[in-house]
Amino acid sequence: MEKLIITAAICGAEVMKEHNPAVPYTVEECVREAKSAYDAGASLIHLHVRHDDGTPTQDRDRFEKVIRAIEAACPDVIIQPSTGGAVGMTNDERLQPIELMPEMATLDCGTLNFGGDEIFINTENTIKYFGKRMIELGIKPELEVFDKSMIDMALRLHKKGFIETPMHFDFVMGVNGGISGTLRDFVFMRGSIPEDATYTVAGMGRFEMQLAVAAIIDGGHVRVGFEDNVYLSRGVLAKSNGELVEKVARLAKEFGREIANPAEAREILGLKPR
Ligand code: KMH
Ligand code: ZN
Repeated sequence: MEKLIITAAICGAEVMKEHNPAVPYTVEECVREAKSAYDAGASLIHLHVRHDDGTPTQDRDRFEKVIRAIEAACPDVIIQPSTGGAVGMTNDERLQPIELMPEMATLDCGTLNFGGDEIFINTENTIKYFGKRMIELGIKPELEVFDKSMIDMALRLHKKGFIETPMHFDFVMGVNGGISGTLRDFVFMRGSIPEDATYTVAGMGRFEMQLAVAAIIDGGHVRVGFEDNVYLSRGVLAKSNGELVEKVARLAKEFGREIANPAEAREILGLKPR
């Protein structure tokens, strides 16, 4: 079986220090959290950035500062900026970090109710616009799919030339408004992607570790981190993103799955050398 890529989604745009005091806002805190994850076996960092007061931003300069600082602390790690940003941002605001020419970036494949009264908007034209820019810049998209319909959208837009193969999906499961985090739905999602595609799974909250185990056994890849879940186990806050990565690495070991280093992750994902 392929080695396991562990992604750490260290920050997100919604989770705050009120949820877990270790949620990073400043550049230094982002580096601390990325390094804890990297040291525990993460080869990929999914990155949102904040102002020092915790407000989410897609500002190019803020991304540049955080990315360069993480690169200095975590040699060779793959950094994947978010182009989802936070609900309510414009397309061009969201796209700013791809000007920094990262190897990867997220590409959200549909609109959904997002945790109650908010709507995370990704119309077909938005997805086409983001997909085309990423092809032009040679950036591999991680296709964020919050429901099965978003896989279908990605496949349609591949046929129209907006997304290249082999595709790499992130099944984001358990968001209030998206597909549930049950095993039944996981099997449905992973059975709906092309043979040559790769996937990682990001389970929200209590689904995080259950779905991690499912992907470890299935030959998929795993995303954990404060963006999706702040607990190490029921009622116990994780002290760092590294603790969550460490738990996945431990589980993988139990099931005989080796962990990919960044070079191996690049190979598996077919990333273009920069
Ligand atoms: N913060 C969510 C509204 C992504 O990173 O591409 C969108 C999100 C997806 O987190
Ligand atoms: Zn994100």
